[in-house]
Amino acid sequence: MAYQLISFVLCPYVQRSVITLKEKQVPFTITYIDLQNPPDWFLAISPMGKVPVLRMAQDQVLFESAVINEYLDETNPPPLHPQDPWRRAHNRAWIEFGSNLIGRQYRMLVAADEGAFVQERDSLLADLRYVEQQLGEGPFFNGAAFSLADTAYAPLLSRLDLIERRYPQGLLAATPKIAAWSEALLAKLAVRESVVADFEERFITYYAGQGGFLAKHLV
Ligand SMILES: N[C@@H](CCC(=O)N[C@@H](CS)C(=O)NCC(=O)O)C(=O)O
Repeated sequence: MAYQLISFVLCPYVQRSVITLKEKQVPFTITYIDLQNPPDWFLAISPMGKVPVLRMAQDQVLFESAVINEYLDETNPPPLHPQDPWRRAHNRAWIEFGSNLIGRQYRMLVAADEGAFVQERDSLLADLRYVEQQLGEGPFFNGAAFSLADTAYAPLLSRLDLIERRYPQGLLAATPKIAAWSEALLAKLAVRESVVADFEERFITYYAGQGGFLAKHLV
């Protein structure tokens, strides 16, 4: 059985695994589900009811994007994770930090009014300053080599790019290394091809439907 990735079409966590699979040129199929109305077969294999889920065989199922990505990385050489154990642990810590930032970004996207939006946005930008301090000469998180840390942050940064293009606020003005990193990530084929062709339209429609402050400025 080829890898089957179970996804929600706008999920940034699934996108991390899609980028890893595409970067490694590993064949896979993708099955989209409606998270509002998840099918029984999905609930039977996803103990937390979350995507991504990676299925390798009927009884071989993984969940959690960071775990899925490490498995894909270990079984499809050459590895994207750094070889040095300290550096690998460091990357894992920052990947986890990036997962929290995706949560913050979601809260920013659904914040009901301007006050709540500004608070969420500024908390996200404050957290990005910690990430800025981890970056060196670039172009990627660890330098020249594209890694799992890059796959982990690309969905967050591509959504920030979408928001900034449609509602300019200088989101990355205080974090120039992240701005350059984002540009390098968005130029990668594996990143560009990691979402459906009409992603931007779907993204805006979905968040407009959530009724938040920001979505009104994205249309
Ligand atoms: N820590 C998880 C987060 C995954 C996650 O939150 N996925 C969202 C969609 S983007 C989900 O499935 N939400 C459904 C739910 O929470 O019930 C990971 O990295 O895979």
